[in-house]
Amino acid sequence: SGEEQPNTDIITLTRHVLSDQYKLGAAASGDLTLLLTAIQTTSKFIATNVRKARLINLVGLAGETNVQGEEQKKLDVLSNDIMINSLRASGKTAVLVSEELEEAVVIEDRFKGKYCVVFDPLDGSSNIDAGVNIGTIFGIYHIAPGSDGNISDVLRPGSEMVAAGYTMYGSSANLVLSTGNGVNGYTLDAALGEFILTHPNIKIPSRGKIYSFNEGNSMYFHPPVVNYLNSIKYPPAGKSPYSARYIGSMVADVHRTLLYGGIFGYPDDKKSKSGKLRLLYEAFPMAFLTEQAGGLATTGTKRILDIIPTSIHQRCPVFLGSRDDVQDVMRFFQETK
Ligand code: AHM
Ligand code: MG
Repeated sequence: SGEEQPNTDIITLTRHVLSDQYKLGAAASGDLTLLLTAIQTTSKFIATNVRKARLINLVGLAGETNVQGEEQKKLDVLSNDIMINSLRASGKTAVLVSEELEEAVVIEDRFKGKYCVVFDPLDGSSNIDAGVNIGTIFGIYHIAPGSDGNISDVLRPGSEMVAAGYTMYGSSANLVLSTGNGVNGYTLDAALGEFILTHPNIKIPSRGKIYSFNEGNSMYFHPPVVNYLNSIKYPPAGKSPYSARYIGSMVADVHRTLLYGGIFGYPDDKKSKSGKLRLLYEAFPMAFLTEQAGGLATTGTKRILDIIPTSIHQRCPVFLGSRDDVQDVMRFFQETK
């Protein structure tokens, strides 16, 4: 009783990843750990900028439009630059794909390494000015055997990623990561400047009670989605309807889904023929994490991680979360033709 003793054996992200890599024995060179160190640094840097944004006038438009013709926010541009610079300088990357850049960046020989990183530097930009949670999403491929590191190394199914994760900038910065051996969550200890293991071995409940869709698009939704949503809003007698939670920030909506269970969806519809979310740096990393946490991720008819990308900015419909909930949606796609 009395005063709480300080924990003298904290597990940092680097320590945790290193111990995972040691288990792989000779196969691990330490390069992935170093790459992840670079990514952690970018997340800390972006986190401090997100926090300061309102004070130093980073909020608002940067006067540019990005590849998709959307207005770029100053923070998006800044976060992109932070990541490109750090990942290049790490010496561990060969190809970088960013939501903010039309073309993939092929790293010059001097800095070239064996990993490719696909990322959305600051996702959920519509939420920035309101101070709502936003985040960075990333996926990592190892270049294919014999490849010199070119665009073909990122036009591969998500199942071939060696790691994926996101950092959520909220009341604290949370980095959630999988290197293919489960999912772990780390919280930034601002005083130490380290991500500390706070959510070991995250597992999604097999069924949830929450659905997370932008139902403002209902009039465009296809019948399987409409029918599925009706089934959870008007359940048979004796069962409770699901609760709705939609932040409009994929990182925050997926984070809640991983921890509480339920389903997150951004379907294709009559207006958005392939949905809204980007396959490479939004759908793939989140699908990878969801499956690693014991959940499922589908387009409705196909496993997301099996898709072979044909272009770096392509979109894809997404339903992910608790296994039973996602299977319910898939059933509606099979039944409603
Ligand atoms: P962004 O990359 O322009 O920020 O768009 C992606 C975001 C996701 O974070 C979120 O899931 C989705 O867009 C929300 O879209 P909507 O506002 O149409 O509901
Ligand atoms: Mg995005």
